[in-house]
Amino acid sequence: MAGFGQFGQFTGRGDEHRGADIGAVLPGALSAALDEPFSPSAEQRAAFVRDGHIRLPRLLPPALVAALGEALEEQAALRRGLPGEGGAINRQPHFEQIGGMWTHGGLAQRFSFSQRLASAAAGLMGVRGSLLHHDNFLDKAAGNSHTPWHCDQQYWPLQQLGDRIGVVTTWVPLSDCPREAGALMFASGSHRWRPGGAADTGVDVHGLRISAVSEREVWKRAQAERCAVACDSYMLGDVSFHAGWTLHRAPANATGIPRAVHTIQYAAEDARWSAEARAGAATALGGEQRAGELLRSNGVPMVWHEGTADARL
Ligand SMILES: O=C(O)CCC(=O)C(=O)O
Repeated sequence: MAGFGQFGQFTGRGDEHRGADIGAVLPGALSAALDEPFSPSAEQRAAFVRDGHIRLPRLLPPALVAALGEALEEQAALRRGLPGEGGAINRQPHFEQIGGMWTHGGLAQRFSFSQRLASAAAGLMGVRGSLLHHDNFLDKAAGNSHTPWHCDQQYWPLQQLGDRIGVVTTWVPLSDCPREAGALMFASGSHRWRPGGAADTGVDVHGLRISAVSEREVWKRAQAERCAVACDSYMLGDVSFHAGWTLHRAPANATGIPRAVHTIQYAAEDARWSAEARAGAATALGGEQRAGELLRSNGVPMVWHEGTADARL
């Protein structure tokens, strides 16, 4: 077992549970909507590159997200009861994270292989193909605390692609998500913060693991940078995308209703393993990971490639 989920481990490819028929088949129209490619406008891409995040209202039909959400809840419930899932389930005061959803098949896999989401991610990154690095189900129960400020890319063994955004997290709330339920918020432009300058607080905020320290230090830096903090509410069907180095957090869930979210982490088609990748760690990502090599294995499927009818490996 090995994992690169930012908050914990996820299991191998899950072949042992692959037979489980989790959730119903999507009705045809919803199935088609899940795979209808989306090409961000020039304005949307420019905003994403500038701010490091963007929320696309109603990118998916609400009925589709509701159906997928039900299937994910079922899969989560099933996995909570399975022996051997301990490494894939990470319980924190801010949420419970279940990694590797797609590896268990069913509608979770359909969700994470969505051509619509993967094409949107590729368009925002400005590349022709998106690789599915991993996915997570995040359950912020009623009363769970805030998710501290942090960024994602520090957790992934991927090289930086010059000054390009090469890694994107897609955040899909599975019900309406007002701010007070724990809607994701972003420090705009924080993916471009560099050391030095008047706003530098002397702490590498992008290297801080999610914790009380990251919560305090990122906020200090955000104030010094006088950066705008985006904290929108989400309607069912809204989807946000944030860059790997964008600092983000979520408020506590102050409602009486659980806030479930599906997240999908994509890498650009030309992403390469960094020196932190471990040769021999073939289980989780389905192939050897050698520093400097392109990500190419069944464990990191190319879910979208422009001009290819079905890029799935
Ligand atoms: O949903 C949350 O509370 C945080 C999610 C997050 O940090 C992420 O998806 O990168």
